[in-house]
Amino acid sequence: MTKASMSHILILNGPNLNLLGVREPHIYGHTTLAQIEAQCREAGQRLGLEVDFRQSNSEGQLVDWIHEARTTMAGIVINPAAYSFTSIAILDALKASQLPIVEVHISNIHRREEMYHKSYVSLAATGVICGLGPLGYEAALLFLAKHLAK
Ligand code: CA2
Repeated sequence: MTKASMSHILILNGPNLNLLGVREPHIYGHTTLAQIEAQCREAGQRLGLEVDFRQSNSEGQLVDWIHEARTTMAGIVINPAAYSFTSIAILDALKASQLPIVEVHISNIHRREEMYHKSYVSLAATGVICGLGPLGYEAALLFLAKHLAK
C-alpha cells in the first residue's frame, strides 16, 4: 500500500440512499446524500483522510468496489441499506478485504421492525454505528483516523 492510499477511505452507500432527504424524512431526516458527502469531505480534510464517496443500487457494483478497495484503500465506511439484511455476497467481499470497516445506519435499526435487526454486514464490521443520523458517517471517519494512526 502506498503512503497516499494509507489515508484513503472508501465510503459506500447502498440501495435507495440516493433518495435521502427527498422521501420518508420522518425516518431518514431531511439531509440529502449530496449534503452527507459534503460533510464527509469536510471531516476528511480535518482528519487528514482522503474520502471517496459512492452510492449504488446494485449489489454487484458494491461488491466490485469492495474488491477494488482491498489494494487501494485504508478503510471502508459502508451503509449497505437493505443489503445489510440480505447480502452474503457483500459480507464475503468485506471479509476478504481485510480492511477496517465501519457499518453505518442513519436510523436506529433496532427500534424498527424485526427484519431490520440482523445485519449480515455486522459480522465483518470492526464497529457499527446506528441512530446518530448523518453524524454517524463523521463518527466513523473519526474512528478510522484514530485507528489508522495507531
Ligand atoms: O438507516 C439507515 O441508514 C438504513 O441503512 C437505511 C436503509 C434501511 O433499509 C436500513 O434499515 C437502515 C434504507 C435506505 C432507503 O433510503 C430511503 C430514503 C428515502 C426514501 C426511501 C428510502
